[in-house]
Amino acid sequence: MLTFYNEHHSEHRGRFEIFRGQLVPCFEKPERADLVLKELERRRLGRIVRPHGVPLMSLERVHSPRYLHFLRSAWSEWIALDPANAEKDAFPAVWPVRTLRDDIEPDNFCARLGLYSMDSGTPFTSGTWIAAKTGADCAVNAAHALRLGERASFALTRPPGHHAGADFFGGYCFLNNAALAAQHLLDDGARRVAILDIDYHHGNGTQSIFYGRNDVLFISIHGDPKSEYPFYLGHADETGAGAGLGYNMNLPLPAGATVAQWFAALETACIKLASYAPDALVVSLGVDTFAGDPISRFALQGGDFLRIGERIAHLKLPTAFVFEGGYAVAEVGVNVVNVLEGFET
Ligand code: SP5
Ligand code: ZN
Repeated sequence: MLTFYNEHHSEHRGRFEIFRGQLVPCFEKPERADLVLKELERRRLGRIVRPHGVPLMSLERVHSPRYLHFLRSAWSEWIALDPANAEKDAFPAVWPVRTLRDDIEPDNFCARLGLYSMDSGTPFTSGTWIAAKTGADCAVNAAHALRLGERASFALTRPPGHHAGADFFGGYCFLNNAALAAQHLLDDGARRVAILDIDYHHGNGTQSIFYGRNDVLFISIHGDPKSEYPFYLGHADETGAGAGLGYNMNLPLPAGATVAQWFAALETACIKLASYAPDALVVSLGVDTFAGDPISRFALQGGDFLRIGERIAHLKLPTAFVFEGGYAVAEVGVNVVNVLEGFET
């Protein structure tokens, strides 16, 4: 397993997120990736390297130019509003919902913050752009490693990516690392790619990016959006549109689902993946399915993550893993590395 580690991840360090009218400490914190790195080193799971920087043009294969421009300039615009803002994270407070226009980009920074976001749980900080960009580098490098003949690679980065769409951030995510990896595989000559998203939350950003396409199969196992974030996408009847019809599969499970139910869904996903027979697989690897996760409601135990890796390995596909969620900080390293080790053995 070749790991690309984002040395800049801790520059994205949100202070608080807004939850039920209160500022609460961020669940998505730097210690998460630090502990995965530590466990990866402890168990000697292969080389850990820095990514090469990729051109912004590679990001434009997935994200809109105006959204990328916004992300790059957001922090300087935020502190230009008031120098005291340097000590505060930026949060959106207004959104263009139904009947409001999202085709005209406002001059007002706070209005643009809302235009390019989906929730108020995702602080934008001084180091968000550098951390997200270097994370995207990791994902594209991990994809490229497969093209160079690696059997498996891992993008060890945060902030995560799968909630970010072509032109919005949210759910702790800014750049869609898994989508960037899949798109790079195609741009480098792969004909068909699949993304398996096993984070507790539906990967709404990834789904939306590929929804009309048949060159990327997206499959997600997640908490039912009727009760779980991101709420407004991830239902079983979302099967793709136009040329993409049949290339999107959602496997929502009720909050509180058993381990057996979860593995039955994984089996369904793997059967579909085998019949699609992609040239490569990208795994959105969230471990917030763990029983002890503070914001999620599935029941997986540490050892179950080994079995996940084993089942994915059985597909015999070149596979790039991309780190997503998982907020039980004390166990996040063991759970992630269990998946990777299960894959390798
Ligand atoms: C990548 C990823 O896993 N994103 C998850 C985004 C979840 N955002 C909503 C968080 C709601 C926090 N709920 C706190 C419950 C405390 N009991
Ligand atoms: Zn998640």
